Amino acid sequence: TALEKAAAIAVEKHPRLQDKTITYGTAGFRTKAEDLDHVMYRMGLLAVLASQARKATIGVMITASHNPEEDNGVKLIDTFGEMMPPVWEKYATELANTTDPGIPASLKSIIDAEKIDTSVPGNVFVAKDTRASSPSLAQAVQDGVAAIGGKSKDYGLLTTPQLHFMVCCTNTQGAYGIATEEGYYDKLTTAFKKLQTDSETKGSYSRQLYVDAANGVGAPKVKLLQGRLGDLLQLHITNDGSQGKLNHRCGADFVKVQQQGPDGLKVEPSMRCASFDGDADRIVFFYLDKQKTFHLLDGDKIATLVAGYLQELVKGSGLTLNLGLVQTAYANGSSTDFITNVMKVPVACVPTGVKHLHHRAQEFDIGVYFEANGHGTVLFSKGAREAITKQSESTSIPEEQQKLANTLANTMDVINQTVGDAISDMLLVETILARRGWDSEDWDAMYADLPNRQIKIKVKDRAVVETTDAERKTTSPAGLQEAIDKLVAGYTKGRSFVRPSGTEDVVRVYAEADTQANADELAYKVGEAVY
Ligand code: 16G
Ligand code: ZN
Repeated sequence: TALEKAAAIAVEKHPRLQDKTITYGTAGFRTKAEDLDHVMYRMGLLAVLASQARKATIGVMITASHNPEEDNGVKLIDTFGEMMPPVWEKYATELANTTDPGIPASLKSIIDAEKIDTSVPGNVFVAKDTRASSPSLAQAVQDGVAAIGGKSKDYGLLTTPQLHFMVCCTNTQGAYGIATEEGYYDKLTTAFKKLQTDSETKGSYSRQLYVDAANGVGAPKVKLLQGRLGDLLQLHITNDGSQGKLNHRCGADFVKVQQQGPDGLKVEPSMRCASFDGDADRIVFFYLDKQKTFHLLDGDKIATLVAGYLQELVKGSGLTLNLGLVQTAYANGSSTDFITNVMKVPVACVPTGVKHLHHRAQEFDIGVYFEANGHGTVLFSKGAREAITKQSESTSIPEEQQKLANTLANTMDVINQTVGDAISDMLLVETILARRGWDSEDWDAMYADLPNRQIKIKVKDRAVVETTDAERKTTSPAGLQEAIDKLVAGYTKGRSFVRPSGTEDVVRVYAEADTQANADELAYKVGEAVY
């Protein structure tokens, strides 16, 4: 049968040569590239089943994002560009860990559980990042797709959010955009250009942006984008992969965690800079003030900037839409305060991981979600999209309202609503800064971050740490939360939490307080309490 054939090809071409257990986590499977060949083949098989179950095209992205070059990973993308639901993560884990002869039974149980009609054509889009291991792993996925009669389309190198975009475009028959790289740049840059209404720059805004592409797939993509932006935005690209190593002392994760600029970019006080991660689904901005002190403009700052701007547009266009913001426990306490008390926008807190934020953001008419690490986007509900479009075309409202509704409509098109996207977020931030006439410092002045520190702790078993309340409190091991509460009480503006990482074998500690020294000390002491 077809399922037995899939097992035979596995044995012959993509055998499982070791029995390390691997789990489909927050960002799919992610580990050393050498351990992934059989996993990729099996994800090819699974993607076909998912495609048949959905009667839609499914995406398979090969990347390990901000991890070191030696790692790789794989993530499935559902019909409209979302993550696969938890039950499919469970299937993925089961299929990845079975023996080669166990493959048919594992596939069969998924087919039964999901009542899949295997005569439906299976269509799978595949793309990869720039890692040396990616081409052969992409081939393994395609072999898996072919092994059970599916069809795959290989997009070659794409950023993760570009593949999400392709999947969504295809499954909405073009309503979201055209499923080609051209289509992607066209949609974003056409909207961006419409939003750049002033030929002169306003206030202290400058059209120069320095982009650290983490030596990843964002580099060639942003070069293609630049060709379509003309003088509207001049991107100076460093860490473009021609010299440095992927994610090594550069990229969004390095800049965020180390709170310093990347290697390969000599930052001067007048420069506005941005760092992508290795697959360009995260972005953080940074700059040096006149005293040459480093300042990070992270996901929280982006979320605040974006929410403030959207709030103004919604109001100005005479619409009533409920706008909300979604954060995680990592959001700086000052940002949450500012958004709640000054901007008066409702804030929800969810566990780490894009799917949690995305899901919660769908409950608002306009849901802005960002992780502090720079992953985020904005979701517009169907109702909101229709209301905005209608208002932007209305002739029976004051012209000013109609104009702002039109701006809002164009803003929707700059945003990749399928997932956080460094390129799209970059264009969105630049749009807002240009319209406000702001440079980095003006933006940064919206509120002052509380000093904070993140550390990671190697433990025997990270699973002993269990959390509740969107990871803000621990329920296990016994006594840990009481110990944290006691420590936190000793610091002005102190806040700290502990959670097991979903991507590394460590426990993470976050702490913030009134001064950097206090934040460092609190993180260190809480770390000790974890042992
Ligand atoms: C993954 C998540 C990211 C999260 C990070 C946390 C997705 C697509 N990515 O990279 O959102 O911030 O994990 O890692 O969900 P941690 O669990 O190791 O702290
Ligand atoms: Zn990433």
